Amino acid sequence: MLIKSKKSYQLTDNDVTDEQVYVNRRQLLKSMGYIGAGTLLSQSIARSASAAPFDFWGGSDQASFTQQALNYQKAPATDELLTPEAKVTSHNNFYEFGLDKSDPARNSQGLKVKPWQLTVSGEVSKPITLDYDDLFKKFPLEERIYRLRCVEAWSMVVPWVGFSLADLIKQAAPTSKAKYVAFETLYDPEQMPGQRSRRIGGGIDYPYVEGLRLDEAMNPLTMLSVGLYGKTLPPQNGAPIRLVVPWKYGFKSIKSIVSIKLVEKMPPTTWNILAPNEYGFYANVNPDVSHPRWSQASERRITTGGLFARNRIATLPFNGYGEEVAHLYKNMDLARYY
Ligand SMILES: Nc1nc2c(c(=O)[nH]1)N[C@H]1C(S)=C(S)[C@@H](COP(=O)(O)O)O[C@H]1N2
Ligand SMILES: [Mo]
Repeated sequence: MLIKSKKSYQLTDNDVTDEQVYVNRRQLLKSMGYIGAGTLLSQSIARSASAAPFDFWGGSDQASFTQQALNYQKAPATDELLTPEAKVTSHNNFYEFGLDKSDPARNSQGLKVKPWQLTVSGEVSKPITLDYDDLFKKFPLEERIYRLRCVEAWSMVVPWVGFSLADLIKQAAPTSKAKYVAFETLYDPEQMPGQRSRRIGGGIDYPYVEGLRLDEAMNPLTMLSVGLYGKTLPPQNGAPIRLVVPWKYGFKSIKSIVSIKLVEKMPPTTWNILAPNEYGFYANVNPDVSHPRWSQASERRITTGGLFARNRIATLPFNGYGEEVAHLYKNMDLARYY
């Protein structure tokens, strides 16, 4: 039987699946020499497992992470179909735990989140340190149902639980020099196999870092999430605390944060360091600005169907949050500041 397959340049937007895009994204890392021809990912995890505090193949002292129920104010009802919890917690990007979508759930269950320290520092007059319990007690928790749009052209609808980043930043009293906010993920190679091995971690220079302009950080939509589906976050989604910026591509929503620093200059950000022509600092969801290697005009909404179910929808400017955030970019050329 002859199977006719189209060349990539013949594919219409609808033919390109996010799985292909994901392969393209890995292709970038491969071209930089980070992923070997025959990945050998699992072998390298196995080889480095002796240094790990738990066993990747099960039988660990903490086989499965325990999520706790949270007290929070429920979100108002929405028409939007939620992505099932099982998918939100099994289809992840968290390169510290491996590059495959299923790697974070598999490799992160032993992550120690207690004790935890999150510091707010830099250009502030009242630096703050939050311990694990403070993350859930310092601010009233509320549920927010947000769309999450990955740069790889898939999306989910997630009921997060958390609070506005603005509330935390206000308490720290930024000085007049504060113009940007820089975020940092935990750096702990003992716990994070991707930080021990450039192959497992995709060649990223860890810790993963992200940033926002101060006005973006202070926007009421910008959230620090400590939970989803009514419970504390599982490690694969960024326990115990992660950023959620719903109008930007998912890579801005940095996980497992230990540092928030108010700074004067635009801070470096992980994917921008890796490929500045492909991933900008702003990374606002924009159907009209293609990624150099794939279109952003549509996305696959992950809902109740199988993992490869066709559920193609049009991508909206600012991921549908334009009313709340378009004013932040009034006089900016969004094709230039992608
Ligand atoms: N520290 C860290 N944060 C991260 C990532 C990562 O690899 N490391 N991946 C980002 C990307 S690309 C996406 S799409 C989202 C995915 O969040 P989710 O797994 O909770 O859906 O996390 C973002 N935050
Ligand atoms: Mo992403």
